[in-house]
Amino acid sequence: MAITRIPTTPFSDQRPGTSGLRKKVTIFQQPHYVENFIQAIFDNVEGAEGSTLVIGGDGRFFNEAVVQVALRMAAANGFGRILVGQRGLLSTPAASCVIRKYKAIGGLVLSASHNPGGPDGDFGIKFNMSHGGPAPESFTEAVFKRASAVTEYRIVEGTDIDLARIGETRIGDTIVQVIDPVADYVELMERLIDFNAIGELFRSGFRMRFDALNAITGPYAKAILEGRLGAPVGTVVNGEPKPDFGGHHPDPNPVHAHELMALMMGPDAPDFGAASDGDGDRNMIVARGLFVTPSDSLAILTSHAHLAPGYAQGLSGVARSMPTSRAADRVAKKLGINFFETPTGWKFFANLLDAGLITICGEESAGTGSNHIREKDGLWAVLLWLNILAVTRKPADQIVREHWATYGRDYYTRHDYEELETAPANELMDALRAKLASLPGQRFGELTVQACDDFAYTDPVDGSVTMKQGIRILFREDARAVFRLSGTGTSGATLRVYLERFEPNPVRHNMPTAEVLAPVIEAANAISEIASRTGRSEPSVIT
Ligand code: VG1
Ligand code: CO
Repeated sequence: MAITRIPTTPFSDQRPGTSGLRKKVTIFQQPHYVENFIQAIFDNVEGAEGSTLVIGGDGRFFNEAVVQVALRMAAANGFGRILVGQRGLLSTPAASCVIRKYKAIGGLVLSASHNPGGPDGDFGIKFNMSHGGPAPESFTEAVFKRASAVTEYRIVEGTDIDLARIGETRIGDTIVQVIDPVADYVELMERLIDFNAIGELFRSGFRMRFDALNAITGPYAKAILEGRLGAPVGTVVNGEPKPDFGGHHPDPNPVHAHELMALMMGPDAPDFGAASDGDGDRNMIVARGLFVTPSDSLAILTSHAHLAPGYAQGLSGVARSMPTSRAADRVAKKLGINFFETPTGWKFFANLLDAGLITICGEESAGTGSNHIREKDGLWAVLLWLNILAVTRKPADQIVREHWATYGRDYYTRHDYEELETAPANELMDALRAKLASLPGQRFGELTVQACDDFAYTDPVDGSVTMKQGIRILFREDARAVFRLSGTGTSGATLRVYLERFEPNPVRHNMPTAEVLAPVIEAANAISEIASRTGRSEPSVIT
């Protein structure tokens, strides 16, 4: 096998963020850009020689071209076997599942997740470790360092591999195995979720809509919901993955999945609505007439998971990212199980899952998952919900209302200020940090600051410390505001402001969220001086 060593010059901007390297497609299209980054990853994989590697992506524009390059570079870097999804496709959870099942050394996951696709959209590359989860910061920092100094990459020149046909072929000594991207995932779900109970539910006339937003979950959702569980054909809408997601923003929230929201809030709403994102790891849950916040969903899944076969023995613990509401904390306390608060991004859950300290985890950004893989898993969350609905035979909105009645309600919203200029956004965060010491005791409108800090996390398993993970401001009135800058955006800076308020009294559980949170929003804006520092009077997106 002829390995070609191509001389290259490094790029200075290849530092992975919250979830891998994400940039505009046009940045990735620069000569050697993809190759440099992949070489930097491979240079950090210990024991690559002869091992198994998984490659797949969410099918967005540029996916297949990068898969072809990655295959020939993996062969040149000595991997023994490469498992690649048919047509280069693998949802993020399916990639995690396949890495674990076939004991791969890791995987290249090509995705920019919820970011828009197409030639003018975004692309991304992420490396997942042998446990199936995103690489920890120690690894991604080493990749960045390597990418900043790389002088050559290795590749086997040749023609493209036929990715349409399932089966084995070779690049030199390396076996390339094109696999069904759906089958292993379906088999895993079948072991965790009571397919019979859900099948029975659909036979009883239960109806749902799953909006795949023209992204990767379409084939998975069709195979499971319509193929295995007997949901009527047409249950899955926008089920064809498209390279540009049909021009849509594949982010499952009430703003971007507005068609689903309109249906679920209208007179013809089916019993249940759900959606997933570009790479299939996020989930949106909508009851008839009621959007379920991801934070509430995590808490509800935690309290009901034992109804599914995969969790019948109970949970060891639950973790949530810091900006996620505190609803899950109360469930953990009641169940007497472990509870952890981690920085944003799935990579922080992996150690806790590996150590058996938690079984379930989630984020306010519509990510929920469990110890079955090491990524968040959109369809899994939907199936677990269906399992709960099938066993309890209660409408989804009733489950939510009963949850609030038992635990209290966390009113929650997130304000995103997108495409800010980087300098003022950083200055805003610096100014907040500088203020922290003086805030406690100060009053902003109706609210008084009780405590505040810049969140730092010490991993309980390996002791690693991650600093500056977001400013938390806790108010005496049991409200909270959190500020952080996004690590997945691709142009300028995105400021996320997370706002919540706890309401224990059931009499006040049916208020409009915006009304309940108005004083928190006012206080948060005053403290952070958003309008004067960014020139924006309104957020770009409210979810
Ligand atoms: C966002 C979310 C975070 C999530 C990450 C990756 O990160 O806030 O919760 O883990 O996206 O999700 P950030 O740094 O932009 O806030 V996915 O579905 O885009 O891989
Ligand atoms: Co995603």
